[in-house]
Amino acid sequence: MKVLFVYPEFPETYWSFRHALHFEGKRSAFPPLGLLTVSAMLPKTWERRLVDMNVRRLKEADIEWADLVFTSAMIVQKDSLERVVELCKAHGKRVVVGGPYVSTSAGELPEADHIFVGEAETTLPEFLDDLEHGCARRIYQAAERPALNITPVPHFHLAELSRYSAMSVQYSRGCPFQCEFCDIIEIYGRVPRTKTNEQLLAELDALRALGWRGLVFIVDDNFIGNKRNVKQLLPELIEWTERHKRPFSFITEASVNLAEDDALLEMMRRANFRRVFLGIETPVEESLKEAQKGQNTRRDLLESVRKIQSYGMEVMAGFIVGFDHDPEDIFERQISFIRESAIPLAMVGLLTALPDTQLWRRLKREGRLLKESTGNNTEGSLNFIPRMDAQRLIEGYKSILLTIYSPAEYYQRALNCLSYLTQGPEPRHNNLIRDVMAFMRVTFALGVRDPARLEFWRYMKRALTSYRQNFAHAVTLAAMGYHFRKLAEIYSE
Ligand code: B12
Ligand code: SF4
Repeated sequence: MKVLFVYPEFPETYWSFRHALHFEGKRSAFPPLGLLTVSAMLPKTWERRLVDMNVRRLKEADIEWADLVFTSAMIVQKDSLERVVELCKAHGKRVVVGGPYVSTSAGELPEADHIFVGEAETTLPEFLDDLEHGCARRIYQAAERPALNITPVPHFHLAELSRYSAMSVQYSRGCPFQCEFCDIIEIYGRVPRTKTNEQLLAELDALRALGWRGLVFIVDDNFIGNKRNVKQLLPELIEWTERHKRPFSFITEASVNLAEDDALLEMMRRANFRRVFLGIETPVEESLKEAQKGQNTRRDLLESVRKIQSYGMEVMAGFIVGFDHDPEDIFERQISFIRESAIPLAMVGLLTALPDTQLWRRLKREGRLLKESTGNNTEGSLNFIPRMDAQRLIEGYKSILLTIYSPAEYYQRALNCLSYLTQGPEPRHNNLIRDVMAFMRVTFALGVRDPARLEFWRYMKRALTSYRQNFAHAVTLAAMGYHFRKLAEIYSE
């Protein structure tokens, strides 16, 4: 059997990092971990190919080659997914789809032959058995959320590693909290399930054996969702990291209560965690309560960010406007929080009702839903009727983006952030030529062609004089800021 894995294209969004990736000579930020994991669950003897359409074109010859096509998507990839399914069907191929989009909107893909709703660890073996006996069903719905100790090491070797800026591994799924807008808890549940320490280290071994060095994203919904297990993992991860001379810098997502646990923070620092993405959402307590985000109301958010930064980890964070309780001055309050917290990469979005979330259900009851979400909460469009005047909300939202990503604001935030990064430089593993090329591309784009070049050079001078040891990181931040600014400009047109 020949299986073609196809990962549909992402549109240009904040998370695509498209305007920053080309400086590095990369095509995409992360490989499609869902498909790499599914591949490892298929019979060893099957032949496999991966086409991640974010790094290379899907050719007719790829489709012709295959007996079976497996594809996966998030909502934002919906249009591309539909085209892939159509194209493969036109070539007479049997198409299997799964992943978060179809798990939340299963009824919407009439063309696909087999649809996997939920995680595939238990349903895929059933499908393989049915396929062998000629009775494969159309829908496979996981009866319960599987334990992760049966998840195999993903087939990282299928991905063209050099085309990505980071690799991903997953340690846990699910989150114990109950934020109203969140679809994670609907898809992956509120009881965080983890892999064993051996499994995670085996995945890191596999990446290391493939020659990967540099950034590894632990793509957990909330890395500290199961604190007890994570505290048992970290000592082994530290030992692994030290034994292998720090081949990876880690980045992950965590809830803000990370800030209250110094022991955990210290272990993360020692394991070489360099960036943590937090769901801060809003500094407005009433809005946090409305969002059922109690874990953020119980502590001073600014202090929490400072605490995490004091362990040398850059804080990235998500912010949302559009809650019913947002006051008139919400836009200014978000801007000053982002400024004071020195979070360079602030992902600000409009509140979005994702399918099958508590928010979706409430807005439906209240007759306020307008349409299905595109999945991209940063493009400045609403899929529900907000309490605040919609036009004012969208204008205010755009004003946040244009302010926080204006060159002067952004570079200042990046410098403030660098002042907290006390971990010393991230180990550099790229080859020198690639580093130099990346640096030249950044300086040409931002220091020569960009109208904000004066701010750029001022920033570079300060970075070089005050934060020399983290200079490479300063250059990365400049490139990322450029991506965010470009998108802010596009979205604000
Ligand atoms: C890493 C990640 C990203 C990475 C992208 C990684 C990549 N290239 O794939 C980045 C940071 C870029 C990203 C961005 C976004 N993301 Co994202 N992301 C994740 C995250 C945290 C992990 C994904 C992952 O690797 N999972 C690990 C694999 C093993 O899990 P899995 O994909 O679910 O696969 C399992 C099953 O679903 C199934 N399966 C999956 N595919 C297939 C296919 C077949 C054929 C079969 C049989 C089975 C199957 O089998 C696997 C094993 O059980 C998930 C949350 C999560 N827990 O998955 C959110 C998540 C997928 N992202 C989401 C969203 C909304 C976004 C954004 C739109 C955010 C935004 N606000 O702009 C952007 C859009 C991307 C873009 N470029 O524009 C939503 C998707 C919601 C939905 N219903 O579609 C999720 C679920 C979380 C969330 N609520 O934010 N994301
Ligand atoms: S903390 Fe994050 S992952 Fe957990 S429920 Fe809230 S939004 Fe979802």
